[in-house]
Amino acid sequence: METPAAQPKKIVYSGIQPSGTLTIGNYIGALRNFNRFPDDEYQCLYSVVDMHAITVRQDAAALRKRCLDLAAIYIAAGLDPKKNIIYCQSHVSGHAELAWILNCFTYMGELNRMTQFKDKSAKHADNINAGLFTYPVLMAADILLFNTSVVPIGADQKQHLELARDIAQRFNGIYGDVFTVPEGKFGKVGTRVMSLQEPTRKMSKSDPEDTYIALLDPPDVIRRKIKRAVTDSDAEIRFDPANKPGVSNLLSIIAALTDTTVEEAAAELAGQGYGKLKERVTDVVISTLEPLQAEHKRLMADKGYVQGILDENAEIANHMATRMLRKVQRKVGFADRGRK
Ligand code: ATP
Ligand code: LTN
Repeated sequence: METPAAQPKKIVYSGIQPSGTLTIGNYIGALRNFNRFPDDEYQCLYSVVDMHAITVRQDAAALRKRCLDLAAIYIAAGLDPKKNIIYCQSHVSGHAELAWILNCFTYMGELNRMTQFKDKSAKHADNINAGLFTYPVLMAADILLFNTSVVPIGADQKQHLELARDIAQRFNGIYGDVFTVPEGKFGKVGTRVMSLQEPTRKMSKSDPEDTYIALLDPPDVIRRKIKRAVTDSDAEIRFDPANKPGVSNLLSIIAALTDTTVEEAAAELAGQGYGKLKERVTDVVISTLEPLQAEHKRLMADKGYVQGILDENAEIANHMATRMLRKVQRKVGFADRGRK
């Protein structure tokens, strides 16, 4: 009897912008879920999406530094660089090339509906550039370029993922089965970690310092920020996001980081004051981040090693991307390249 051919591995793809210091929101909503794919079944690619980051004005030297730093964070968070393809988006020109083609298959009306565009235009009223508007098309290109099946992301990216799926289906409808239609993968809790100061808004790394916990914040800073987190004026510890957004946010952070449910986290603290709740969040956050911070420090003392990983993986990702790009270029009717 013939042995069945090995199934090709499914592709997992995600990216994070090097637009600031990563927050506990990025960690809980995205990064923490990146290493949950067994490597005998999945090939994972994780990119530092520097091309997305320049949709908002950046200081060049700081951005360059943050790219390497984010790659080190990926590794420090437990992603084995031998098994995961960790690379910089700008090192693979196929992203921009596919994005151009996909721009021609995306409608203005679709992009006009994107809530992230609306939020960011309001935040950066002096720089509402075309890149900010077509940002989701570049994200669709990132994903579709690699035949991705699964995209681990936070809830705020759901709308962008839906658009990527629509673009893939539209393109496939015209040219046949070219792209795999990707699925989003969201955590059970903490898919939307809220700001510590305004718990009805998403925690965001480009907001003021006291609204977020950065992954590299030292313990005393974490303690201080959580102590000042906004709660409410009654004293009951209960998960109720509509009426108690601050307390519910803290419970979600505990639940996500201890792999429990919000109800279990609330039950454990029932009858205690907000001081105790904050103490518990502080302990959980610090003990989660300590090993990551130590490993990050070690890696940043050897920048050559991290740079070497990015260089090696850029080559691998370029190779994978070119295969898909050539197929798409052929489908849409671009000129033949001749064969040498
Ligand atoms: P920026 O403030 O620069 O827009 P951001 O902090 O929103 O950035 P991104 O780089 O856009 O972060 O997001 C990286 C990943 O982290 C995405 O998958 C996103 O869904 C997730 N993420 C970001 N913020 C949160 C949050 N507050 N809660 C849960 N997941 C989040
Ligand atoms: N748009 C995402 C970052 C991002 C991404 C991607 C996520 C860019 N390309 C591809 C998943 C897959 C964000 O702002 N969080």
